[in-house]
This record gives sequence, structure tokens and C-alpha cells, in this order.
Amino acid sequence: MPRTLEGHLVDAGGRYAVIGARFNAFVVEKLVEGAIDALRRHGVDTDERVDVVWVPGAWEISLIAQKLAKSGRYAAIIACGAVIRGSTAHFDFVAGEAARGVAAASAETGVPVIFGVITTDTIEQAIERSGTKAGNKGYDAGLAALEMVDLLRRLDADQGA
Ligand code: INI
Repeated sequence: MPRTLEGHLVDAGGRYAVIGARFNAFVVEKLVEGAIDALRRHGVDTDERVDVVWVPGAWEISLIAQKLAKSGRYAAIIACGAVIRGSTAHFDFVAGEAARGVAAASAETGVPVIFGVITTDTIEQAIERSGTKAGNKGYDAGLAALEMVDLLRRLDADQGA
């Protein structure tokens, strides 16, 4: 049997930041609620240990994800946004920048920055992914944050860090 290292869906401690991109707010508010709910349901005292930071749109996630990750204050950051192709000609730029920025913030700081940004063709698809028939991608992002924080703690312990 190979040795397996993986994160568990538990509260491994630390603070969390949830970034919400206000554009398409009716969808993003549900994603943010979902992310917080995932943390709360796994034992995080969300009143004490979660900060929610709002930005104008998904384009602005990069800068704030960088700043929060660099602050050293958070075990993980969850970026929530909704980029809907139907309502924008610059969909690819906005979605691409959000993805690039989240990946860069994580890679440059070592802090997990979770991509809770949904990219859809239609508003209907966005609604489906924010708490209706396709689940809540914000909740899923919250689970990914818990798992990554626990995994990093385990790897640190494993490597004697
Ligand atoms: N921002 C989003 O988060 N989602 C979108 O679908 C979107 N559209 O459609 O354009 C969007 N645009 C705004 C962008 O993120 C910036 O806030 C804006 O360009 C100012 O820099």
C-alpha cells in the first residue's frame, strides 16, 4: 500500500477570508453564504474566524487575493465570483484574470487561495451552481479550503516543519 497523505474535512485552525466579487451580486451572495456555511458546518466559529471582503467584480479579485494572502493572517482564502458570458463581451478577459490572479496569489505566498468563481454561458447556469440544482460552488470552495488547510498542516508535520 502506498503511503497516502490527504487533508480531511475538519477544522484545522486559523482564520479564513472570503472574497466576494459584487458583480452579479444575487449569485455571488449565495456563493459567499455557501462558503461560510461549509466552514461553519465543519466547526469553524465563523463570527470569530472569518472575514468577508467585497470587491467590485471578478477582475479585482487578483489584487485583493494577493494582499490578503501576503498579510499572513489567513490559513486560506476563498474567492467567490460569477462571470457570465451572456452579459459580457469581455468574459474571457475577466474570467482569465480572476483565474490567473488566484493561481498566482496562491503560488507566490503558499497560502491556499480557492477558486470559487463560476464561469457560465447563462444566468440560468449561474443560478443552478449557486444553491439550486447543481449544488453550491461556494460551499464546495469552502470544503476545498478546509481540506487544503488540513493537508498543509499534515505535510508540515510530516516534514517536521
Ligand atoms: N465582473 C464579474 O465579476 N462578472 C462578470 O460577468 C462581469 N462582466 O460581465 O463584465 C464583470 N465585469 C466587471 C469587472 O470584473 C470589473 O469589476 C470592471 O471591469 C472594473 O474593473
